[in-house]
Amino acid sequence: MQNIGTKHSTHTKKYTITCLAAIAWKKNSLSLEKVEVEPPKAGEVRIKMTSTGICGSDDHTIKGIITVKYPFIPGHEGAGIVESTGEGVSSVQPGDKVLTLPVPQCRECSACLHPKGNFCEKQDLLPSSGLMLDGTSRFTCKGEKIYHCFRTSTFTEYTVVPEISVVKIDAAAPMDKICIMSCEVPTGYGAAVHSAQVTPGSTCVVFGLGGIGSAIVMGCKASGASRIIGVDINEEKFPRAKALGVTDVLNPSNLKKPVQEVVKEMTGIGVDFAFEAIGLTETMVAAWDSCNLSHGVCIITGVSAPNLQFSLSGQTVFTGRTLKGACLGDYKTKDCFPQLVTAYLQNKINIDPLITHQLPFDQLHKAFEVYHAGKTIRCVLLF
Ligand code: COD
Ligand code: ZN
Repeated sequence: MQNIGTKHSTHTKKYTITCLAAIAWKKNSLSLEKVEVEPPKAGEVRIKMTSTGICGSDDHTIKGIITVKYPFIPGHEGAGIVESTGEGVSSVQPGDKVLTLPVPQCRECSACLHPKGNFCEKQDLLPSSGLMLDGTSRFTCKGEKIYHCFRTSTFTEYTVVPEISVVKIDAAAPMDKICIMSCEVPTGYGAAVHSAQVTPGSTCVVFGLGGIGSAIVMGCKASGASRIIGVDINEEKFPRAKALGVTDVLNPSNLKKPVQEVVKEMTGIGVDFAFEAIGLTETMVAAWDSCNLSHGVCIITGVSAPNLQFSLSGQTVFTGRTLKGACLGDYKTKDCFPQLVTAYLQNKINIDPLITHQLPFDQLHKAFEVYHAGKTIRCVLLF
């Protein structure tokens, strides 16, 4: 007789997969290696990656500006297809298109339970243990344990992530592009439209016109900002920034006075909204100083090197401005990222101009060369 009892499949495939992955063995050294990827344990998901972006934060982790454990597999901005799931996983199943979440959403911690919080206490970004939630790793190479990065590690053909760090997206999503919905778009576009809530007719300044800064510009433009000042030391970034909506550009290296003085002169008293998308304390202070004294809002999306501090004149705080950090656009990741994907599929957000380069995964070194040469907004690696 056929068993129609309560036992159900867990989709667990109990075998290790050997595949190609990028390993940072120590600071500033990245190599492609054959890696063993263990099957997912309970509450985990193994993903076959389809695309991953090269974000400034990946460069930060490889250089050790964001503290990580070596050797590790970098990468956090990823899209892929679920290969198998561990026991108890219910929100995704094999074959689902998914995004990796650099910050998870556990739905249980104080951040997740707060209506505005998104920096889930189960995150592994600041600080980074490099391990799964049970304190172990799913990667080995040449007999050595390899650490995870942000519990996402997307620079690999297969990765294992906690269920809270992955979300199912629309089956129609184009997998060669959609990976940027897992960091660049929410971090940048979200900082403008959701964290700052840029208002129509407002003035904005964006420090850094890389991937995140460009997505911020897109969000300011979509919100109806009348003036968007773009600041970057690399003038090669200016033409694309202008195409996205930047109205004025400034290269601080060519100015005779501090950039914040120039921004204040250009706008009378300072901008309504300032954004920092570089990760340097000097540019965080410059963004703050560029804001309108009474109602200016300064949003910091970058992370500086550990232990660096910045100081603000006490009097510039008293006048009423707001300083706010924003990780991933303050979006609750598991709830909101699929909605961003759907908005793209409905032509409400056009993310295509944010991707300037696409290369096969095994050309990772070339991709980093183009990134370091300052040629990219986003380079996406395809598997
Ligand atoms: N003044 C002006 N522009 C500068 C300066 C400077 N002193 N130094 C660098 N720049 C420009 C560069 O020319 C470049 O155009 C831009 O700043 C940086 O862009 P990218 O493309 O290198 O980096 P992004 O945009 O992908 O990432 C920027 C972040 C600020 C997000 C990142 O570097 C960071 O700080 N990450 C940590 C935050 C984090 O982890 N967020 C959540 C997951 S990513
Ligand atoms: Zn990122």
